Amino acid sequence: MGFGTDAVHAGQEPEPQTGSVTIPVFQTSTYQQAGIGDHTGYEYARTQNPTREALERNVAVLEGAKYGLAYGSGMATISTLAQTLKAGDHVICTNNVYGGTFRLFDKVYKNLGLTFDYVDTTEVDNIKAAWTDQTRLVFVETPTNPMLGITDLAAVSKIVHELGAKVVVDNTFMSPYLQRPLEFGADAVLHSTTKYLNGHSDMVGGILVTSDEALHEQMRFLQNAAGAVPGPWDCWLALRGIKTLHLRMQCHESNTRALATMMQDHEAVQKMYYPGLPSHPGHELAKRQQKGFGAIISFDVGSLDAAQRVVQTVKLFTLAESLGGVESLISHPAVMTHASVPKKDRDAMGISEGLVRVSVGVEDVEDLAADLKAALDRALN
Ligand code: P1T
Repeated sequence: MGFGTDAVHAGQEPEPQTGSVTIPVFQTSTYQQAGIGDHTGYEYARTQNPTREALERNVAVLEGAKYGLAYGSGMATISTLAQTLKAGDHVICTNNVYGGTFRLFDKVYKNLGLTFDYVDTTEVDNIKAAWTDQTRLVFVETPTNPMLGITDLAAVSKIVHELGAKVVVDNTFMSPYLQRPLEFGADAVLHSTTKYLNGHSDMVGGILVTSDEALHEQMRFLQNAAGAVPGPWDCWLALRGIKTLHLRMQCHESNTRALATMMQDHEAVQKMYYPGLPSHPGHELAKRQQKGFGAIISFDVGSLDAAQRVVQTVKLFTLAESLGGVESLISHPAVMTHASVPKKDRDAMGISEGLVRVSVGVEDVEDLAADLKAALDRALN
């Protein structure tokens, strides 16, 4: 089936009792049992929920995976993934991951005995250089948040498998419409469903999909045992959002290309990070690995003061954390999403005080362009 057909239908048969075309919100904590040990397969809602299962089946199909498991947030998903490891295990992680991912690893799982190395995975050799006998997981975010570095998923998967560990990819910035990491050999893919999958900025959630049965079984055990589950209503909102994922991504994409073209010539923009520009170091790789360049642009206007003027002048871009919704958002990574990353590491990656990130929505592109241009003009004085 085509992507749009799967987005609308996969994993969602009409509900058998009433024929309800959309999967109902099974808003229950438990299920009646006919006798001791005699149940329908549904015992308790932390363990099984039909609305959640529909979302899990749907995203698994969209990513080309056999299995999916949903969690209460993107961070809950990554946390559950970390719980599949044990003290002494070593993780190699993309250095420029979402700040919350770094915080979780650095402030929580390091204390529990996991060890981490953060490397620039856009250079595959850095993974080899960081390898130890205890390396069990390579955690890749591509494109990265917020610098939009592109990692070669086929090359990384090949090396990591030869060396004997697993590759898990945070595909939040792309959505399965634009990138399907399992096709390049990754072992599992995760998303903050809060972003493009839901697409309407009205819930928080996460999901991990894989065809690796052992990993899936571990993640399923932990979903129940540790209990970081999403509520059914949030799963339903994610499912509803996904039905238009392909349509939204096309619009996000074309809007972003147009804005990037306008911005690259603007005097206020000292540096621009967008894989769609031929000058971006990951441009050729992104063309091979992705079906488009995504809808995030980061740009440096030189100072905190200029960044303040930009975020205060825009009217259509709302100053807020998050991304991937129909409405355009603007944020300041150094103070907002990546405040937990030490300043010296932020500086080394280019997350400067003048760096601004936009998540381009699906509004009319002429309006967005005029809004952003006025803000960039303002940055100059
Ligand atoms: O917010 P949550 O659903 O827990 O997802 C965390 C997360 C995971 N991975 C990536 C790549 C992300 O960007 C995020 C969340 N990011 C933001 C809130 C942000 O503004 O960048």
